[in-house]
Amino acid sequence: MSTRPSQHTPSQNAGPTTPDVLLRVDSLLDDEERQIRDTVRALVKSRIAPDIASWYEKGELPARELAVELGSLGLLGMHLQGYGCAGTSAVAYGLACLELEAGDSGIRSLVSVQGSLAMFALHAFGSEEQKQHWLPEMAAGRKIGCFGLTEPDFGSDPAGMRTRAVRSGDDWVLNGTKTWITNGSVADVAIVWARTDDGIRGFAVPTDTPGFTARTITSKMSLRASVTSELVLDDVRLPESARLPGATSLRAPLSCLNEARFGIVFGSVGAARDCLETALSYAQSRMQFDRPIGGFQLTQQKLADMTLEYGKGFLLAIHLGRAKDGDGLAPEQVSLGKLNNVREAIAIARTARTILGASGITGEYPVMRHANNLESVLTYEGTSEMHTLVIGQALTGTAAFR
Ligand code: TGC
Ligand code: FAD
Repeated sequence: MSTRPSQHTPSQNAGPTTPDVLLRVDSLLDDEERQIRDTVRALVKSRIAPDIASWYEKGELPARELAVELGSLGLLGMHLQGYGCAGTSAVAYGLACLELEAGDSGIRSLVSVQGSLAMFALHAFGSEEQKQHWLPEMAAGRKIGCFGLTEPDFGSDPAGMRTRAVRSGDDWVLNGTKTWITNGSVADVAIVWARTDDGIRGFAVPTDTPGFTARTITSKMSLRASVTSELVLDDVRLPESARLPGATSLRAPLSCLNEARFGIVFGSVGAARDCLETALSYAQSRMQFDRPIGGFQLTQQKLADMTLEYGKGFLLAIHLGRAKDGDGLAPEQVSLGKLNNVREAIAIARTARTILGASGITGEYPVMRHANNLESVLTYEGTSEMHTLVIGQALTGTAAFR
């Protein structure tokens, strides 16, 4: 076997390389996957990177405009089949999430909630009429969806939800409050999970229905370039045709979470990569004691350790993606990826911040923004503690949640 250095096998003497070349990332992907990745990377570079620091600082996001642009590239509900969706592989979807989150977790959130939560719920549990009505418009980004599971008193334990749907003649009447809902104030349709006499059910609620209000949650120190809202349902009257007929228990919303959690397995690796690349570039140009700080052993140890964890996270994401495209993933396997990759991405962001010194706390560099965003990512879609317990349950057979 040849040991000749090639484009994919950097020699120690060949000058600085990049983490992706060192890890031979390209060799893990096929042509189509590399093409999708490069397309999304280019979009992030041209459309997100120039403005994200300012959006973040102002706490705003042009969600409607961006949704149409993301939709035109086929990124909304991209792994779903039919109804205007691109029908890509899970790996391709994951790579898109990775590139979007290298831009900002808030952009990946917009796409996750639209495609993996709201559209997936309609696709998996909706009637044919609901799918025809909502999905093509949502795939194009002309209609935005949100997903209301969490309530003020029930976050990790959604089984306790108080939002109620009660029969009134042929209609349903919904009352309750959902909180921390991504896309809530910009949504055209809210997928709302509510308790009925027969168990938990899902409803596609047009947000112009009388009695529905959405209030934007401000004062966030994390995910500032993302719309987060409280939804209030005050005697919201809906026809039976708004109920998702295939959703008959808590299993339905939890199934949707698997999809969005999978996107985070990849997405968090993107945030980590952006922090690592930023730190590497900074370390090569920042001079102290008459030399680049990248020349000091302590800095090199940080860069090497970050590269290892980034590489392991990428490999885990690809492994889980290939399994999802093969015979499928169990929820606890998604938990392995979400727990590890978000935890390591935060560690990488914090280490990268130390390499940037004082500059690391500014909006001029993306590192502190990613670190702050990842605090939300650690909590939403199941906290790190919940995923630890899911893995613990799988290993021991004993559920330790209650
Ligand atoms: P448990 O009794 O274990 O389960 C109830 C039923 O659901 C089934 N199930 C699942 N099915 C599919 N996928 C999963 N991940 C599932 N987990 C459980 C289970 O088999 C059972 O089915 P059946 O037919 O026997 O009834 O339920 P539990 O009440 O004990 O709770 C288990 C626990 C703690 C794991 C679950 O409640 C949980 O995952 N909690 C975390 C809540 C969470 O992640 N919320 C996320 C809200 S959405 C969000 O954060 C969006 S952020 C998006 C963004 O901006 O990017
Ligand atoms: P809690 O459940 O109150 O947990 C607080 C702490 O207690 C955590 O550390 C938790 O792990 C720990 N804990 C709880 N129970 C246990 C236990 N049994 N054992 C050990 N530790 C435990 N929700 C939606 O439905 N839709 C959305 O679109 C959405 N978007 C979000 C966007 C953002 C920016 C954020 C921050 C959240 C969003 N969420 C959304 C809500 C998110 O899913 C919840 O915040 C999350 O599930 C945790 O719930 P909680 O915040 O109420 O925390």
